[in-house]
Amino acid sequence: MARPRNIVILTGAGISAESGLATFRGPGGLWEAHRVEDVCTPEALARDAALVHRFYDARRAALATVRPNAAHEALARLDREWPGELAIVTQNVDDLHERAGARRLIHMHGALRSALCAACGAQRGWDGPMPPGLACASCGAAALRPDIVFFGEMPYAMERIEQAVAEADLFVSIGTSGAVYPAAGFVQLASQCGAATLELNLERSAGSPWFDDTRLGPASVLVPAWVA
Ligand code: BV8
Repeated sequence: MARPRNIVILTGAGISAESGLATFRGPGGLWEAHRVEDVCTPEALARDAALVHRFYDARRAALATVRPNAAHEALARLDREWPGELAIVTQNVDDLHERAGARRLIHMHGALRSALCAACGAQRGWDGPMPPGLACASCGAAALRPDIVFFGEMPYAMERIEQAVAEADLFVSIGTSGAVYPAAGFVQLASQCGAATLELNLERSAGSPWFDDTRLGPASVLVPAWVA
């Protein structure tokens, strides 16, 4: 194919695995004996806010112990050097893409280092623990929560993402099991709109049948080789 102009890259937990952050559906996919789906819902927050806040406090604290790996760094290099359109759409809530230097980045599932006011929708940077019931600096309501898109909640920037996917010449998926929608449906949209599709993953995923090309291996090896 002619050199692509517009690229969309979707990343999932697998791109951060070699940095030491657990994936969701691998062997370490449970947390305090809870499935992620059980602590990542509005109902869980209403039922046991302390548990949900503890879950995200622990993952936010872990960010200080990890660093970007060669895959994050290769994508940041591509972001700096690519002359056409580029969007790195991440399902991840860690900050490793931005710490590697990525700029054209969309956190569709939110971010650990952000707080959201459930009352007024204000977002603000956040580090350290976030006890339930903290007051919002904008509206004063005791309604600060992790700025995380829970199951059953609408991911961020969906119109912008879907437009970028529909206009892409190349759609690349890195380190995701293709288990969670709407992200898992992006490859079908890209393919139907004429993009070439490439999957870089440790193992075949639920989305693999939709990809023109699937390369299996660790992201820290496959991504720099693809970007080169
Ligand atoms: C919504 C929060 C509607 C942050 C997460 C059809 C259409 C639309 C929705 C649905 C649908 N069917 C079902 C749904 C509902 C649901 C859903 O998809 N459920 C699934 C379980 C069936 N989706 C939703 O609820 C979404 N919201 O649809 O809203 C709506 C409409 C209108 C108005 C209001 C609402 C919201 C989904 C977001 C939920 N939040 N996370 C957090 O806690 O982290 S999802 C969670 O899963 C993470 O974000 C994670 O990133 C994401 C996906 O997981 P992966 O990243 O793929 O991680 P996983 O462990 O699964 O896989 C890792 C992969 O890496 C593996 O393949 C492995 O082989 C590979 N790997 C491992 N090591 C390496 C590697 N690869 C390379 N190198 C390595 N070293």
